[in-house]
This record gives sequence, C-alpha cells and structure tokens, in this order.
Amino acid sequence: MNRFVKALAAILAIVMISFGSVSAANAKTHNIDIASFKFSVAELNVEVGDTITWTNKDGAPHTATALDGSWTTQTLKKGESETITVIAGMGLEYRCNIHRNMKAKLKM
Ligand SMILES: [Cu+2]
Repeated sequence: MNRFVKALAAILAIVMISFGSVSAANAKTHNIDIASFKFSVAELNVEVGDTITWTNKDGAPHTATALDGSWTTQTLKKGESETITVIAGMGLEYRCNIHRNMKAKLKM
C-alpha cells in the first residue's frame, strides 16, 4: 500500500510539472505604446506569467503605475521601454503618475 501511495505521488508530481511547463509555454508578451498621452491598449487581457512592455513614444515622460501602488515602471523618456511580469494579485488599474488622467486597465 505504501509503495502504491508513493507511486501515485510520483505520477501526480509529473502531471503537475507538465501542467506547469504548459502554462509557462503559453505565457504571452504584450506591447503597449504610450503615444499622444494615451496607452495604446485601454484594456488588456492578461494571465499570470505574461509580460507587458510599455514603450514611450511621446516627447513627454510617462510611467505606468498601479492605482493601488502595487507596481510601477520607472519614468520612461522618449524611446524608453520597461517590462513587467504579470503576477497574481497585482493591481489591474493603472495610470501615468505624471499625467494622472492617463488611465488604462489590465483584465485577468
Ligand atoms: Cu504621462
């Protein structure tokens, strides 16, 4: 019986590892331009493990900053980019910390 339980645990571990690698392989890369004082994607569907890259195309500096303060990019000057990995529980609504009327959302 003990041997059976161990075999079952081993099979379960293998199944969990393969599911893990499947979800990692499905992770997506999203790109959002910041141009004319707008985020190019107002609402972006994301999943845990995805990455989001913001690129500033404006002369003015911008950030992407969670309303709840859970994450932020650095201040991005023209041509600069920053990438953030989507994690569980991160704030979904964000704005530019310099121009606070510039808002966008992530959806999980
Ligand atoms: Cu801004």
